[in-house]
Amino acid sequence: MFHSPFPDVEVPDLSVYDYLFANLTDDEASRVALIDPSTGAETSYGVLKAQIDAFAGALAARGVAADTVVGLLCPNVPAFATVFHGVLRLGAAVTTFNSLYTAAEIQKQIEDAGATWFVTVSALLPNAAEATRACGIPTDHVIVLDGAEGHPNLRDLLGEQPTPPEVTIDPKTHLAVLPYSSGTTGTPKGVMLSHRNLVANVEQSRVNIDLRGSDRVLAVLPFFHIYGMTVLLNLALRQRASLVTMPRFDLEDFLSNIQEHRCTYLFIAPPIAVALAKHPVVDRYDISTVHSVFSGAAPLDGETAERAASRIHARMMQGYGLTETSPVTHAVPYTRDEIPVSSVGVALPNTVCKLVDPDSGAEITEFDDAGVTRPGELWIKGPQVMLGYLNRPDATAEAIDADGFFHTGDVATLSEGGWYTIVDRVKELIKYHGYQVPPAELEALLLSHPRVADVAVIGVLDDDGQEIPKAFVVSAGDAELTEDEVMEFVEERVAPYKKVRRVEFVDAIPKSSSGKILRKDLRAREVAT
Ligand code: AYL
Repeated sequence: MFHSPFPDVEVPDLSVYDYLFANLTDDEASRVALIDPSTGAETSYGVLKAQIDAFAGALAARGVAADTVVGLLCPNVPAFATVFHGVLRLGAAVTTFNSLYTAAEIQKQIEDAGATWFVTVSALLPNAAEATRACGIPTDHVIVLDGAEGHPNLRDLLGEQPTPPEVTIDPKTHLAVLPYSSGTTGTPKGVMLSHRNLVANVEQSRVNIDLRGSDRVLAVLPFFHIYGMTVLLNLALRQRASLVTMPRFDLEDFLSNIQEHRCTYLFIAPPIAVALAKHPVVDRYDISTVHSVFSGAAPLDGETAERAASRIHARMMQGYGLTETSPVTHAVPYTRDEIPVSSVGVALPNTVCKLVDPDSGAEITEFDDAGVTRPGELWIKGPQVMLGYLNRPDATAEAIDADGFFHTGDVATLSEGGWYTIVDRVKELIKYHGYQVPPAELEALLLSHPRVADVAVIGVLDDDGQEIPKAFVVSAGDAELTEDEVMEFVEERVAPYKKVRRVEFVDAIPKSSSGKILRKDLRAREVAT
């Protein structure tokens, strides 16, 4: 077992709302919490807190209770924070959806999560309406923040001004959010994160990540994904920093927002690091206010990171974690210059790790002459580990062992200096631009195509070293099936980031005697060709 190099921090026994907002000082209340670059509108911490209270009160008056699950399909706009924290303040839980989801994807998650209320924006209402209708959620339970005929809207709800009810939340057991993750295998499952999970992860991250109240943070990572949720909506707000919200990524908007709002701290995923390292347009903007860039959610190669860092004269650091760990378990501490940027850093306080040989199951404890361990599957124990998967005791028992260690499915090495490097993955998961693409979901979809006899989907690397989904397809009979047909079939049915981007026709899919796809064999043959 390897402990964090940091002493444990005490995790306050508070709900997320009490932790973040209960003790707001007058000085803090006057600071800017959120900036909407499309209008220039600023929301102070004091106003944000009042809006959260009002929103919670309005929902409670309409019957939303501590066991309600509220679906939230919304891009990064300041109102996201009001809704998210308003729901949590009531003791109700939020399940977040990717803004790019199709109606069918939304419907599936609403049903699985048992959401009975829904919050969205008018731009996303077509898909949301189709999904909520199919799930039997009435229109008066579908809030459209900026307004739509027949739906409650934010302005009216905030105007009602009822006092939010007193609720008792036991942070340890009370469900706060239900993001979805496929884990090591299969299709997406609801990840049950408690108030304590979220509070703990902010307290822990604060030790490694030196985000301050004076920072202006570009909130381009989506709040609906656990990375944006914890690091932006919770950590940055806890530190009383200012968030500049961007509803979608566009490189020029990204750069011009940094320039205009003098952003100092960026949280990104690796594709943005590639752009910062290579794209000519970066030179056309003054982004010299940026002092720190923090990347996570997918592997970042060291060379790209160093190029980006020296080009924009900022520190580049990596963090690592998973939806199931709220998400941060590792981060490069701002105090440790000697840690290479290809490393994901040291374990956060209160975080215990094991490295386990995936074949033998033996724990790895020794360092070689160069001061590095052999690669092993990373297991994690700490207050940020989820309660479990919703309604899936089987999957929960597979993911969290009897000693409380969560098995990540990622393979890492540890250096004597205490830092970890992610070197491989032993799970099915593909990451495209930091988003999860579960192969099982695409395989099931492709098998529903009448001319697909068998299929396997794995991640392969594109020219920039970024992972993309590739399908190996066995076509049925002698019918002509083209690569384009396969790609279009998927594209029409899933969010764009889940698209199959390469296709190869094969005679057979390699399988074990029990019928499991031998993904390793497919990967090996990719490397060989
Ligand atoms: P999920 N390097 C390599 N792989 C990574 C990294 C990284 N720095 N970060 C995440 N992953 C992969 O649930 C890894 O395979 O959560 C892991 O199992 O969408 C999977 O992504 C989890 O995907 C931060 C900043 C965590 C971001 C995150 C990302 C959470 C993504 C901590 O400080």
